[in-house]
Amino acid sequence: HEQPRVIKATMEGRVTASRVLEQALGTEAGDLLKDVRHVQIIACGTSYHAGMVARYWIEDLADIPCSVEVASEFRYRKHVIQQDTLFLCISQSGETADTLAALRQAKKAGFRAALAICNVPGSSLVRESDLVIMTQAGPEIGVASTKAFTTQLVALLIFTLALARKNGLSEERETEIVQALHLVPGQVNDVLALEGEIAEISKRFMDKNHSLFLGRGSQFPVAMEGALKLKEISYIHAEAYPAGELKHGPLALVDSEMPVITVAPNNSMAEKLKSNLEEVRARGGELFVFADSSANIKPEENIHVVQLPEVHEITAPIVYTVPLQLLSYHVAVLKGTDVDQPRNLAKSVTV
Ligand code: F1P
Repeated sequence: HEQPRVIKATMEGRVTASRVLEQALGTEAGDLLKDVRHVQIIACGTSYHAGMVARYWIEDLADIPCSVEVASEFRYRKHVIQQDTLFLCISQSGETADTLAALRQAKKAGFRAALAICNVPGSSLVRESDLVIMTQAGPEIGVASTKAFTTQLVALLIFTLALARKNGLSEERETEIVQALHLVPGQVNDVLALEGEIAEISKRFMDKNHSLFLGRGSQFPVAMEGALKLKEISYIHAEAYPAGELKHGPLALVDSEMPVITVAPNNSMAEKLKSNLEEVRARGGELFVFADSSANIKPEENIHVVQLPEVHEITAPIVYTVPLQLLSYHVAVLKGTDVDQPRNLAKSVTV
């Protein structure tokens, strides 16, 4: 519920009404970003999903190849890091051991600069990076990241626009996206107003042990994040797939016991998803669709549609995360699990 406010706070001083400020990433950023030809993102858990969204943005808007990997794998394998690589670590706490180990290893290999997106001033990650964008989420009480994730996305989009400008993004396109970003706090508020409807839907998950989340493009990492939230706090097994992968395996799992949650913001995405929805429905699966009115998906038996506000395709991942957080929260509350302190998990994995 704090997200509209902290998203605004993360933008403050970094974007004007229409553009990203030149010094949004600090004064030395200009020089360090100048010859970046590749971005390597490293993170764990929820922060990794933020990195996966950013990859779509960076390749789409800045035209720069971007790789994303979980730090817990990256640190244990041989990797090729080139001089023109920007190494980008995302971490709420700035103390995640795997992320720090990956950064320290990469430093030995040499790269253009290390950028941190972090929520804790003075943390190890902040101290060890060349450039920092602080998210303004404030302390997160719960183990499961919520506002940290959406503010990471905001910081990542600001970074992408700064990088994209150096790579020829038109002023017009930048203005269009910045204006869309300014609408996000209000749109998140509108989503929060759907809480009653989402709480109602959450009752359908009470007797379920498994679930599938589907999304396409930059909504695939949002589906991954939705699945992670449900696992973390309600202990329901949840997997996320790019919708197009459904027929390559997971469809075999679909029956009336398998709820399928899809994030399909608008018409163009929903069109591509419709055949997937049919495949699920034909097998008796219950569908939960988060989409705007242009998607034109009608509720019927076994199809529940939560209608979201119309959002810009670039900022859609930020807004569409929130209903999935609410869904997990309400399922967890109904199941009586400890939402703030899930079993077996620590807020920060420092060993
Ligand atoms: C990474 C992370 C969190 C998760 C949990 C364990 O932390 O995977 O996303 O919610 O608390 O750690 P961080 O590097 O973003 O602090």
